[in-house]
Amino acid sequence: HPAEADGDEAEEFVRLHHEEHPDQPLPLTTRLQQIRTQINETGTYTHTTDELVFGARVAWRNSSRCIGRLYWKSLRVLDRRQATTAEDIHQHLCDHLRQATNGGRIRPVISIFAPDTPESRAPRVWNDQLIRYAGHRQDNGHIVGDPTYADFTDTVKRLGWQAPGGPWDVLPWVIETAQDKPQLFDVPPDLVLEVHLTHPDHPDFADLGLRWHAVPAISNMRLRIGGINYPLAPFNGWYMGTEIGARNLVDTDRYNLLPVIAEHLGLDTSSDTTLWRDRALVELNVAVLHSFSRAGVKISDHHTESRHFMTHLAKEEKQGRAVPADWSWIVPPVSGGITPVFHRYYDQADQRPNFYLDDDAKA
Ligand code: HEM
Ligand code: NRG
Repeated sequence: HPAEADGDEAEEFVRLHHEEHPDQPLPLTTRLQQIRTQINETGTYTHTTDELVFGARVAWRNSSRCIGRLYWKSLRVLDRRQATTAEDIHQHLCDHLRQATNGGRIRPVISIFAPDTPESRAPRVWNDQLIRYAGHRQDNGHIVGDPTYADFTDTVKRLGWQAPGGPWDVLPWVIETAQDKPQLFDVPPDLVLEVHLTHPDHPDFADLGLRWHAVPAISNMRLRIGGINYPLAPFNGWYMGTEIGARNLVDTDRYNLLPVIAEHLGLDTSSDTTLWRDRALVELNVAVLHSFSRAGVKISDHHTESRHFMTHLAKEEKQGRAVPADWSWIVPPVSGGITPVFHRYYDQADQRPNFYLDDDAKA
């Protein structure tokens, strides 16, 4: 993607900003003139704090794969555009986790670092989330930990990471800046809140030794506001239980735990027809929601989150705004048909500002 700002997209964004927030210090035409001059002279322009905050919130509002958008206006935006060294960035990422975790009362937060410009390449973090568990390859081909991260784990080991080698090792951050080679930083353990899984009706469930981290914080999506790209803009909300209980711990290329749980529950696994996978899946999801609430860590279930999304649709429609949504991501991976989000179709527009994965190769 280009380092030059797109002037048409800048104009479209500033118009939207003024439409939704008419009480601005500068008249629209003045701000548009400023931006055009800045782009002509430097190839880019600088967002005001107000534009940055609005842009990030609208990027969330436009994230068609996200069911959690009802609270888009409450996103806490940390302006970190001044941070340049890997040490500075590390400190700000730590601060992000602290503010986001908030002792379990999780707050939606985004930290926005410097954008790409013709002058300088923006900093990046190689991790796809701020907190993820390593996947260690064994000699026998088996992977201890999260298999999705086996390649990334190899990479950070080559960069010098001393890995403990267990199934729940939090991966270090790889921070890359224009001035420096990629640098490794351990995530301070006191900033990583985790929940050990227990089951309300099966006291022995805890013996399985399962856990998950409290905060999902995506760090590999590029934030694009008004024609400017912010490659490092990690954001988080809280978990919907199914992300952990129906995917991370369950997918056959992730922790693949259904056979283990079924055996623990004493289910008849001799045939698909006994629905042992489905029964194990429901009990695991019960355990996730139960354990997080008991630990005082914010999480929501897929029924509540689906209902909130329907409220969001209605509120946005009342404002005259379309809500782009991707059915295959919005519908939860368990009990789809008994949630209201299943029973309709959605607009599929790419509205900006938004978040992009760079493999998508969009603008
Ligand atoms: C995706 C829930 C906050 C942006 C998702 C997904 C869920 C979800 C369930 C689908 C994930 C998957 O299937 O892997 C929530 C909840 C939140 C929340 C419960 C609580 C507040 C946020 C925030 C942002 C955001 C604060 C950005 C500021 C996104 C984006 C995706 C997404 C961009 C798509 C990710 C991708 O393409 O891999 N969200 N979300 N969400 N969410 Fe949210
Ligand atoms: N499924 C991923 C996280 C994706 C985004 N989900 C959120 N986002 N809840 C996982 O780690 O399981 N958020 O910003 O809250």
